[in-house]
Amino acid sequence: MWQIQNREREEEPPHFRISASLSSMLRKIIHLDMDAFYASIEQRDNPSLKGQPVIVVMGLDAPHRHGAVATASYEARKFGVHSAMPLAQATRLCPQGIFLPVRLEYYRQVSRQVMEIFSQYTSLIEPVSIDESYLDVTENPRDAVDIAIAIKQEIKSRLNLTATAGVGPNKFIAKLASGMHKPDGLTVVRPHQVQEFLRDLPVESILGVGPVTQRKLNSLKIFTIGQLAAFDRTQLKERFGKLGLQFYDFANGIDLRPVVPARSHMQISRETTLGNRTSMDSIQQILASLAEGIEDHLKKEGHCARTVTVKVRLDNQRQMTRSRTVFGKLQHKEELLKIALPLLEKIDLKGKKIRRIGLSVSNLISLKDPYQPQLFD
Ligand code: TTP
Ligand code: CA
Repeated sequence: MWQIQNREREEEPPHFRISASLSSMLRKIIHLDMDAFYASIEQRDNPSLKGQPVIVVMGLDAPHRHGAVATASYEARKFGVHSAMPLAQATRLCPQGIFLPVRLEYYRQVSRQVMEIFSQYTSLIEPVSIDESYLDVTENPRDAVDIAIAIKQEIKSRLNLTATAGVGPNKFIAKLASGMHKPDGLTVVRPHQVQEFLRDLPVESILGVGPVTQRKLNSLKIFTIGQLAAFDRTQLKERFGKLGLQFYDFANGIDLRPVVPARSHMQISRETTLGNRTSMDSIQQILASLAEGIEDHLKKEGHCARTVTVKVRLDNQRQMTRSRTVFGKLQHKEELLKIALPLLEKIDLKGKKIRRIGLSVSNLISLKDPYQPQLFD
């Protein structure tokens, strides 16, 4: 039985309501994390290891027992064994442990099988590690919780493994949610539950709040995320810089980071060299023709992009780039230019000449994926 943490309310109190502008940023994000990944695979493949304290070790055969624990089954964790622990210490804590070597290439194969399951539900999959991914299922007409349940079931029936899922309106919330109930958990945080969900969590649960920042926040009498959310934003900026604003947004349940699919390393680019007397007007026209070339290429490949990058090389050979990633999907020249032109304006060109200009798009999404075509009907 999964622990479904779904604190649905009959009636939302007014202070839990999310403003209209904020609700437009809400997405359906699922964070999935496989349980005791390496150890679970070993237990699955060798049923005599089921229920046993399995400890998978990196460098098991290293001289002087210099290996380190990659992961431990939940049975072994009861003895205090955990990832990154020296092998010698793990042996002392759990002498009855079953110590196995890491089989990385095989675990990678299993990881790819897990990804295949995800890809039936969305093309926006961002793998964070070998066993952890974010899925943006906003465009999938099914309810995000149904999708999370279906994925968990499929991982169980097809791969005989378990995963823990968190469902939320953004990456920050989905990740925190998946950490709530492990193993085999499912925690759902609906948009109107965000504030309540975050309120009593310790500030150190926020991504980027390490021990030093935690001490500084504690000295300001900020111990919980609720207290951080209510703190003065300007003061946070003064004390922690840009990071302070990021903490403030997270504490208020706001996270605009898009889910960046693995294929984002692919890019389509066009560039050209400019003449000595090219005016700003003609630079804009050149950018438009580069955008046109990119649009043709995207259409031919059946792709859309989410990131636009403008690159300029100056007469002193210095190169500068400016990028922007959007939630939507870009393909048409006009859409690309709407982003590219303000990016160009951001580059300080005072007293300098542009020698070469380039436009590129990345973070590509295939329109051939099951949930994409209908968007463009
Ligand atoms: P994790 O997801 O951190 O751990 P896990 O899947 O074993 O357990 P949990 O149920 O708590 O999620 O890491 C995934 C895999 O990455 C893990 O099985 C082994 C490997 N790993 C290492 O090799 N070294 C490390 O220090 C960590 C943290 C993980
Ligand atoms: Ca894991």
